Amino acid sequence: MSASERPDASPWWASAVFYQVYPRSFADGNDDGIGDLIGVRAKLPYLKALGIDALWLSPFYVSPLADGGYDVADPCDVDPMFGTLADFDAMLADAHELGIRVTVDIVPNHFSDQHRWFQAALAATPGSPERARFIFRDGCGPNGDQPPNNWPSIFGGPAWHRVASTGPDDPGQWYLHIFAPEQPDLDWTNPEVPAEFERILRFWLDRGVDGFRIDVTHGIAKPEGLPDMDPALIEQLAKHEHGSLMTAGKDLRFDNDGVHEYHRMFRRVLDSYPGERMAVGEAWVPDHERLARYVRPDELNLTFNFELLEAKWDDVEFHEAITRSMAALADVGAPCTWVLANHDVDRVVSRYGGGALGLARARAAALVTLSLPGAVYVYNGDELGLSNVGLPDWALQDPTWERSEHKDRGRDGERVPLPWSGTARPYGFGSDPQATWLPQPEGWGLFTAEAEDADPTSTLWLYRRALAMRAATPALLGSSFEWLDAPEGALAYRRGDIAVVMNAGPVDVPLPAGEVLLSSGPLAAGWGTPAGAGVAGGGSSLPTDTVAWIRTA
Ligand code: TEU
Ligand code: CA
Repeated sequence: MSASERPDASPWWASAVFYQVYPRSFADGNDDGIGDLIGVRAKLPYLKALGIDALWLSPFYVSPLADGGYDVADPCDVDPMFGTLADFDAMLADAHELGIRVTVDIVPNHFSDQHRWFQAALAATPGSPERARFIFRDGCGPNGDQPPNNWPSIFGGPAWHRVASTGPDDPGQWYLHIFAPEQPDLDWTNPEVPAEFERILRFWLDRGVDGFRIDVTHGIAKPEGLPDMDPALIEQLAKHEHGSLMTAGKDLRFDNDGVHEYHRMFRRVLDSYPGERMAVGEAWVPDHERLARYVRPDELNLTFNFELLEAKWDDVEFHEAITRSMAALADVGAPCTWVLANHDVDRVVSRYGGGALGLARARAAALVTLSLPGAVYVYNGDELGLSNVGLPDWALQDPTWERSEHKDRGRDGERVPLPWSGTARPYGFGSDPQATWLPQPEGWGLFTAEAEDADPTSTLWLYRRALAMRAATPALLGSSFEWLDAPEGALAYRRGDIAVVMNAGPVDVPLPAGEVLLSSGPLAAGWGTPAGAGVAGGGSSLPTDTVAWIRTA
């Protein structure tokens, strides 16, 4: 291990592979067609065999599910649909027993409209302390019947909702909801709000969680006076395809300087516990210098780098995404956090062209992210090579569908319950094919964990081998990184004695001399043997849409 490698003292999360569980869709433990915590617990051996270091669980808290659980009605309890606090504790204990860390989602930008605080705010009058926890304003216009400003909601329509009058002097105020109307934004300048979130963090830290993923962490501070947004930007946003919050212009709703004070509070709380507890921020911040501010030494530990998720399958785009992500965070000394997919964006296979082509590229891209310096997040089902599912209108549940007036089908296509076993629906996700909360497609029999476990060339085995090799290879866990020259259409870099070559071009490219440790697809006859390693290396060439890891001399 060279001097530039990560010192042994560096914290676990700096190079961890996190696996995102979307609880509703991961595994069903009580056969009602909805994933739950008993299901997660039952699949821990599968996750151990996969080789991940930690889990990130999307929300499983009490919620009316207006936004898949990101509308939290009680952040310190489990929704009965997902189980009980005892189920959570049992899952956490088993995970720790297996050496898997557990992180959970914190949603600080908003509560559910069913949260007791918001119910109290509705019952109280304008100017009351109950309303001051949220962002209530009088409307514009003669009767206050216009929204207080022109902000749009992320899910379509205005970001303001009017409530009923509480008396003769009150025409009815409006409250801010950057997301759905069922998700009223909290006012973090009210000290009661950070105090409540400190309590929530401590509740889960006391139970033993290893850290948090913090939702919309770039949105919790609003600009003074809530000024109007640039109408041209609003128009541009209205056209955006779902999945991207990155805009060229300044979006006044996000990345206001006030957020950093709240991140420092999160960090203080985390650091007051033993055992390297951590937080990763979800911050869709296009400006790299500004993104770096989220991971200054006294702020969040990690922040997602969404550049690769936004990049097309293209060597130049990958090169830029990687370079810019690394340059920004290097200045503050924070590791990068690579992410190709999550529950908000189309699955990788579909984004890269779908079918066999999309799958080949998705497998290749996985070998890129898993060989870059820093932490990596894997979205559940990506290790099986799943694609987005084209769902019928009647099945859609994402609020985006209704709020965009049926222009944007939303994010359900990447949230379909996972296929575990068997050849017919529901593929081991419970037993009733009609009961799964979103309908599964025909043809997933080839993509079940069971089928892929039996096929050494499967995507599941590719992930298992890559994760095992990463864990056993100090050069991949360290921070050393160097670009190598590569032919047109290709990308190459070195991590210690490991060279990584990505071919996104139309023709084969030569591989450097050495032993091929792993490749995302066939290089030559003999590929995909149970031993897992590819073929004896030097001099072979790398086909299009393939990535290889090579141990150089
Ligand atoms: O997402 C933040 C976010 O704004 C986007 O990912 C957005 O949901 C997407 O681009 C719209 O199509 C987080 C959660 O990950 C997401 O699931 C929630 O809906 C959102 O916050 C609100 O809590
Ligand atoms: Ca269930």
